[in-house]
Amino acid sequence: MRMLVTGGAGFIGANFVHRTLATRPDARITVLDALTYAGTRASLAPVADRITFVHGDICDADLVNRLVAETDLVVHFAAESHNDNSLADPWPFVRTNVVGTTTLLQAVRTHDVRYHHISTDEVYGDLELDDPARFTETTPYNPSSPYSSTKASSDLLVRAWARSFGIRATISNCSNNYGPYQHVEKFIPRQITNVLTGVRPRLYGTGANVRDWIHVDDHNDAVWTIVERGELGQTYLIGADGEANNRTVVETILELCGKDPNDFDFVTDRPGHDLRYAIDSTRLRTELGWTPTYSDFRAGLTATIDWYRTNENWWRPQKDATEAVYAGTERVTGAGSRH
Ligand code: NAD
Ligand code: TDX
Repeated sequence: MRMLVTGGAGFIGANFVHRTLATRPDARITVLDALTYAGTRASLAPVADRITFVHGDICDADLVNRLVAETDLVVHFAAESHNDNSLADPWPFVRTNVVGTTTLLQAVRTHDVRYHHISTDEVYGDLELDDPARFTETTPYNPSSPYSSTKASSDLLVRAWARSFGIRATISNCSNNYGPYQHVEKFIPRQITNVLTGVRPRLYGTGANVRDWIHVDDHNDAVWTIVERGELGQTYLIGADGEANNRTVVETILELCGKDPNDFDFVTDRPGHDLRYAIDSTRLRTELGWTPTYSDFRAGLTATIDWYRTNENWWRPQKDATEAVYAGTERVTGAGSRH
């Protein structure tokens, strides 16, 4: 099968390329990636001779049209993906996530190519900490940040193109991913690389916010399940029952690195910070038979810490610039302590 993977030099896209080549050696993969600050060819170096890499922008209609004409499947990962950046400057988010997705949709419509759209649970807004409810495919959209509202917009565009133009599309909305090749701006790699460089991890607000963690390989296996067995026009939620509050995650990282679990700081909160995400993935499990393989978050985190420990040459070039951005807005408000 010929496939076009957008955003394949980013975190989840690169892992998708590695996973696909490991499990489907016949796949013919073209990666289209603009190599923004979040993308690097280093993430594809181990498979560079097995893929075609195109350095380009998903908003470039001529380029997108040419690449889509030559493929059987598009898996669309490319996005501006970081909430904090979207608060500082929303425009790249509107451009890539909304205009870029529309550019792809027009091309798959023209060439009648199967399309899978990667999205996030953040389109549903947030849940109360003490609410037993979880997001399902019928939860109303209620995004909070510029990032999540542009992702919600892109999902709605896919639904409209499926209904009005009959494009062969599926959508998945996944919870927070962790694993190798994740940019150090994101929570888990930021704290791991802080600890590895002797800097105290930093928790926004009180650290009580809850995220529903899934290993990136489980996400990507679910994407393949939906591509191969999903019903066209449908949405599937992907999650692995991995709810944990941010403080617990930081304490676990410190402990797994052999440090005092109280050795962290609290910093100013993210404006509009979503309290809790939680996915009910019953539909994907019962209708399509997917199950996650990383059932033990602690074990997955241990493997991820090992990866960052042994791949400093991959993350080092990002670290100082990332921390310089955070230093512009972040203020320490307190220190961790024993309870
Ligand atoms: P990432 O920021 O690590 O990677 C994004 C990639 O897209 C980068 O390689 C970047 O260079 C590329 N890109 C950005 N703008 C582009 C453009 N205009 N044209 C071509 N390429 C461009 O993001 P990620 O964490 O790997 O997320 C991938 C997708 O998964 C996104 O759609 C995101 O919304 C979604 N998602 C992420 C998570 C998560 O926890 N990270 C969870 C659910 C869904
Ligand atoms: O230094 C930090 N300290 C901290 O407490 C950072 C970077 C984050 N946080 C908190 C904010 C969140 O509650 O950790 C949690 C996770 O933060 P992020 O890694 O920024 O992820 P989040 O905002 O939850 O969004 C992620 O999951 C959904 C991805 O970045 C999105 O692309 C995806 O759609």
